[in-house]
Amino acid sequence: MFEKVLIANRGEIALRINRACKEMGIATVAVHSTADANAMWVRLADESVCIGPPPAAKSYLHIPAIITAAEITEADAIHPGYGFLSENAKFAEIVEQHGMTFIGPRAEHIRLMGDKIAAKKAVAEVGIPVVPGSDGGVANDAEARKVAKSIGFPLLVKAAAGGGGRGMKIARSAEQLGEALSTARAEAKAAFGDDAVYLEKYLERPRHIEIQVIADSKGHVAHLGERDCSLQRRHQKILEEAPSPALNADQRAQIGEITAKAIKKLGYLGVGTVEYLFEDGEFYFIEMNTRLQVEHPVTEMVTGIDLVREQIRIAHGEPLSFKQGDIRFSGHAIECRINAEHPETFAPSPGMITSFHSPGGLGVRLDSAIYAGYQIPPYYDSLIGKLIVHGRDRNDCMMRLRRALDEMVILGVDTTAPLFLRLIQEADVLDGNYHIHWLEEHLAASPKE
Ligand code: MV4
Repeated sequence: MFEKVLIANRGEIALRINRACKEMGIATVAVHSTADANAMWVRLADESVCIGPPPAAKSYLHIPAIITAAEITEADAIHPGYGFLSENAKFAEIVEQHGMTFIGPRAEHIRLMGDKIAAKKAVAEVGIPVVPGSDGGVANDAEARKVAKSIGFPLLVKAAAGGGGRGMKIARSAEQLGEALSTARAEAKAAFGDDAVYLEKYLERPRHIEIQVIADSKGHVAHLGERDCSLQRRHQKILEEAPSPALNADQRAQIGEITAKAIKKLGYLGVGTVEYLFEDGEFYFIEMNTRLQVEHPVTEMVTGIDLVREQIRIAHGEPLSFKQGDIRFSGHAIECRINAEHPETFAPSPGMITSFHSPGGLGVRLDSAIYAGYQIPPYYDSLIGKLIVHGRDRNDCMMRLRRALDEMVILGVDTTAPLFLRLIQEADVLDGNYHIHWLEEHLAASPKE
């Protein structure tokens, strides 16, 4: 096994990776910006290296500084976490060129899934259902009109280099198509330096359901079921759960098997997530994430499998420690993202945490690097923790969530915790009756009390 792993990330996920390494007997190196010198994951790692000033471009995204930190500490491997360099194919290649292991998929798969047109084509070829739309990119208005003729309106214009919702435009009629194309193209050019776009039938009220997959270097592949991530705001997930309240056992088994088979055919390595929209009983691929995801604990709670441990084992060439048939799905899990934001306006709220009490007890997990006296820096994402609860069924899970939220104390900054206390009183949430626009529509309908 690796002797030493460098963790190229910050916050709760750096701590999460540190925990997996410690349990595997692997020494750890934390890297941090000057703003994070006193952080908990830095203290808990065996060694730490300051890699630059607060702006991420000069620290957590600064490849030469991270490679240098790994070289001087003699790390064998680098875990990129999520965000930052985790889906940077060039970084994965550079790590390998320096004789270290990138704990993640092969660079070719990161690159493939980063190009949304190429990704859609590749997954369709291995049997994954995709949204009806243009066959590849659309070069001009005439081509777009042809697609509209065959699949009708509403249509969605998407950027090939997009993802996470950037550079999308809806066209509800032939009149709107020309403008949707030109604005999507201009926005894509400005945001990604690539104006390639493609067209899809626009799904009005789908759910966002994603399948966790895992593949080792021996050709073993498994899926770990789904997560329903439909409760989101501005493309930021707010609450995730497994299993999805919208699926029956047949639908679940079918999409899991289709996805695992496809991943095997692609020759994928490591953990990944295939994201689908689900509407009227049908799944439609939207993208594949080639990294560990924020919401991975939901899957860990219902399967008992440590995804970070498996990731590290796979990167070292070990086989999966289980087979598909060994996985026992048990109960229900819900994750609430605790952001340092106002619970109604979502305005970021960096600053000092003056008081902190962690909830606990059976079925309660808090993944967070905060502590009383911790200063949340203003430079990074506002996620300060994830509260994950597990119960025998969805109702137990909801009751436990309420109890855990009541126990949790975070003072000194605003957090999104009160939002969840409101959400679990909503009939639609309690019934699992929601879609990707539910939260935004609901927040617009019932603003501040
Ligand atoms: C869609 C869609 C409706 N129809 N594609 C947004 C992010 C990007 N990854 C894909 N997205 C969407 N693609 C078709 N054909 C609606 C969305 C979408 C969305 C998807 C997942 C989670 C939240 C979302 C919020 C708004 C729009």
